[in-house]
Amino acid sequence: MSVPPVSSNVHGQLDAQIAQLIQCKPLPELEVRALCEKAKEILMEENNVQPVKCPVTICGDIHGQFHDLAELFRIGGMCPDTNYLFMGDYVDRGYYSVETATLLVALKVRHQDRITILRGNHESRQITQVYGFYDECLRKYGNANVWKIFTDLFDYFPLTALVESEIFCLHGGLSPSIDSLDHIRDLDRVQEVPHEGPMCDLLWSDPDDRCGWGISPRGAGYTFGQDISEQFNHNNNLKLVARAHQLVMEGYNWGHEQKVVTIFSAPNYCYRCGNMAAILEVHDNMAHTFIQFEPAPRRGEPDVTRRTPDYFL
Ligand SMILES: [Mn+2]
Repeated sequence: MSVPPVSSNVHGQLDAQIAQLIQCKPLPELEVRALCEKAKEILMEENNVQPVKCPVTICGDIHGQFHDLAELFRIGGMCPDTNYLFMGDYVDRGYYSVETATLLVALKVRHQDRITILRGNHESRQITQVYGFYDECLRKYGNANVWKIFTDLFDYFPLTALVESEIFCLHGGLSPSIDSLDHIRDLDRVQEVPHEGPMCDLLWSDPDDRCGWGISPRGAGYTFGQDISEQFNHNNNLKLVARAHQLVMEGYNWGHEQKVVTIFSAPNYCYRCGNMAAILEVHDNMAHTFIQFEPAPRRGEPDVTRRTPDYFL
């Protein structure tokens, strides 16, 4: 019998880990540590404005709602059959942040060119100590090691992505200190999310109906009006800003005369908001389709998935 090459052994182990994770079973601490070391090597080579090709399916907040992430993959197709771009906030609020973060990182290590995982404002040491991920790690592992491993890895996640030079994707929004994509490319992102400044704004800001820049009620980042979005898109030859970060009841919401779209992929957020979730499929020709979905159907309940083609781009 011949010995299989090392690479196929590694892929075999990763595939076994992904198969375990998709059943919502966490990996042992030592396996999480090894996985995150490999992920760090991959992520540190990525750009602050990571280029992405279509077709790709763009997703918003998940927030530890693992079973709804499994539903997202059931509806949108599993990675690598479908390419994915996730715009942050994998952890906190829901009960399965560990399984959610581990699965996405495992998919990144196994299929690095098929999945992009951006940083959200919750991929932070400070925020995860308040909103659930830290406590969940203590509960599931008996110590904070896995929390430390993941929050150290989050520092390497790219801040933004650019689909075919046309769709600019990020978790929060624009920043009064950033005019161009080149300015973002120059940031030193490998650090805890700062309390202010350009990197903070990209992960915290929200679009608003009022023109110009405004004070954010969140206490971090800014609000930005349609005039700001139009100027930024024009300056950088963009067609659209796609972002997440805000609960929207239909799962997606156009703003700024279709210069900005919000995508939110946690249905019935916090298990009580009653919202739909959505993902955005961007096809080969840049035409796109929003897919809305509700929480994973329980036995006997109908599938209420809705596909809404929209050939705006
Ligand atoms: Mn957020």
